[in-house]
Amino acid sequence: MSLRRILTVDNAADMAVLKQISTPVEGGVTDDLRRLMDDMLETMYAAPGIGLAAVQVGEPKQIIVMDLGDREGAEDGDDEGRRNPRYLINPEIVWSSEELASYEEGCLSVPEIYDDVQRPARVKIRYLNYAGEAVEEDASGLFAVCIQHEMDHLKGVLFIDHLSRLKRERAIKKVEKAARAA
Ligand code: K1U
Ligand code: ZN
Repeated sequence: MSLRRILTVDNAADMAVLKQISTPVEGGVTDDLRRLMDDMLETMYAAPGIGLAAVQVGEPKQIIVMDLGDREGAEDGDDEGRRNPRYLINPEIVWSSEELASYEEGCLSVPEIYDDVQRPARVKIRYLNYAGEAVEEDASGLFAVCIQHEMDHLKGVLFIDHLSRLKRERAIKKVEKAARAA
């Protein structure tokens, strides 16, 4: 397994990739894809983060990894350090609740920026897992937040795109300034 570089919004070339629409995985879950997912999970743990879309490591494919640890379904995060990795290939949201919930989101591609985003409180999702099996699952709490955030990445949408233009531009400037200082 190896660590991949996470693309960030302060870099114009990275931003162009982050804005791409990810393509569905065709022909099943191969060993090459499993290697990519293993690398993504290791990269996500090292960051650290709770989710990562393949496009964030420069691979615009419909693949997400996630590990909420013990935060499953929780309204706010209180990590107890247990691992519960998830691998989602070609994920689809097949139902969304009308009820909305707000959560202060972050993103490894927009480091050190956090802001409230409102999304459907509950969703039903369908995806292929690491073994290539079809799974249907109900998501609520942080799981619902994270899956919707990661599925936005597959459409080239960042959480800051849900904010006002002023807040989005300020966020990007802040990341650029931090990158120059580093
Ligand atoms: O960049 C990403 O897509 C990952 C992102 C996922 C996410 C976080 C919060 C709300 C929605 C989606 C992150 O993991 S940001 C880092 C983070 O939230 C975190 C890091 C360590 C411990 C706990 C949380
Ligand atoms: Zn993100």
